[in-house]
Amino acid sequence: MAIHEIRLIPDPALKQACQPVSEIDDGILRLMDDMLDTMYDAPGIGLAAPQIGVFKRVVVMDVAEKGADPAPMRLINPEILWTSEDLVTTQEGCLSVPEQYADVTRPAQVRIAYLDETGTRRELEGDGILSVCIQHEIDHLDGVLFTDHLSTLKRNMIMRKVAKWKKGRAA
Ligand code: GNR
Ligand code: NI
Repeated sequence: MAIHEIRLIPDPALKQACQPVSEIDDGILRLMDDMLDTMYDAPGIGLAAPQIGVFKRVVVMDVAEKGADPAPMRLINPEILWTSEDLVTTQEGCLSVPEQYADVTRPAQVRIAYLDETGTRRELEGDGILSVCIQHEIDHLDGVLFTDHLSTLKRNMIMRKVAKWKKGRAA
């Protein structure tokens, strides 16, 4: 069990595109366990490897309802296969953008392919928070944050608020 430090904006790690995983070895399994520990500790419903400074296409999520049994998901090399034409607007947050929330509009449904922890290719289709979280996490693997979907004005406002938050935390 290892909890890693989560990178916060404007850390350049969050703007970097990540490389596909070529072999699922003990290091990748350990990385996903550490990411789940870090995500649950935060707490959050998803975490992408670059948020802890690892530039690999690895995501963990748990979108189970509060009070339900934990449902950890480990997604390696996730790829979007299809998105719906209909859109949905959801209030998003991000562990790398502490305490800031904003409405983001995205496709309502998504279908993805990914490798599970045994290297088996799987497909997953969903809507609701599952769909939003998958899209948010795959964005991270391409160096994209939810704030990149906002107007420059809103993004700059959030940047300033996070800078202020960091000062408050340091003091
Ligand atoms: O914990 C998280 N909650 C959340 C809420 C709405 C939309 C997306 C998310 S993902 C976020 C965790 C995170 O930053 N993952 O990258
Ligand atoms: Ni995020």
